[in-house]
Amino acid sequence: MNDTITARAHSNIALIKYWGKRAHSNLNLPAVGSISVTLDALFTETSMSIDPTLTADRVTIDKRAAPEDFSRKVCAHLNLLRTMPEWHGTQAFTHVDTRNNFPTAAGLASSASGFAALTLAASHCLDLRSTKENALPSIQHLSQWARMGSGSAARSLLGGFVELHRGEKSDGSDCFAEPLATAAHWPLSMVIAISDARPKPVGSTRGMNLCAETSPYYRPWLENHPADLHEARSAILHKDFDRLSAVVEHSCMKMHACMMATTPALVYFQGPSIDAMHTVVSLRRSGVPVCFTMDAGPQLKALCTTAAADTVRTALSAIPGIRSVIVSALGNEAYITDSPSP
Ligand code: 2P0
Repeated sequence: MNDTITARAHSNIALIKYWGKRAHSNLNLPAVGSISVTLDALFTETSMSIDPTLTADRVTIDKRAAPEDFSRKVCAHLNLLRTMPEWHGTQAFTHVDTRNNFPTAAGLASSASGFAALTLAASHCLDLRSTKENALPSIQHLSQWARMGSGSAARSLLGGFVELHRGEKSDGSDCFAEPLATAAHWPLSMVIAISDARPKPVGSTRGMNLCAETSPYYRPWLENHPADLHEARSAILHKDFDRLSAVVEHSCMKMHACMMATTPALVYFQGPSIDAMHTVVSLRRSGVPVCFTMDAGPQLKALCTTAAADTVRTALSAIPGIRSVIVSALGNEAYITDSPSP
């Protein structure tokens, strides 16, 4: 059992946003469903091995000791997996080493790829099986478990266009992600304009709670959400970029309006983010198939056709304050890799 298991999971960016949690639940259940695209260029790789000499799980980032709060989150997630009702696995402690190929906690969904990779690696390393049939976990189980670490992580186990269902049940058993369409169905690109790669001042969980408690736009945000999900599903299935653009930007701006109306105000936009939005809109007016979205950070993400990716990258790179630009194709589901990156 001393073999090392390595899982790779790609980051994802929501086209229809998850923002808000269902009240009175410690299962991290979202108040709304969401639709995302998985990104090929951004990923987390997590290696795990059982170490019988350890008295607690040991967590490193790129082979160096991890910060205490990071270690605590990883250990809590592993303990949650070890104590899942109706599942059993090895109780021995592990060494977890994880690395991202992109800036951590800067609105590039590092917790999404991180918890997805950790959940997949742990399910193998701890040999998790159902107590009833000794069956291995399905992708739906893994997605539910990853969600308990971070809501968006539920989506990073899958590739292409992914929907995370809100679900209705209080035990969260109907709250998991499913594929809507493969990356090959509609091979779009995501162009990410990075203006500030420092960790965000207000994390997502705290921001969501602040919205629910103080934003007058929180209730309308929840009420209008199902229509956006419906429109995005249909636009993706019909590969209708104009319809998808409209609903993607609408979902993003509604979420940010809700954030800005909190007390105190939660403003993730920075100057270059707003300049980049105007650039995207003017590119689209000139006939380039592109739209924008933004998350809980200042980075602007531009979704476009693959043919337009170069034009979009050049235009965003020219904006003062944009420090770097990453172009990504859509990526595939998380997997166990035999050959971790060096
Ligand atoms: C999303 N975000 O759908 C939305 C849009 C940010 C803005 O999911 O509290 O780190 O850990 O479940 O997954 C970021 O939130 O939140 C996020 P928790 P998570 O991608």
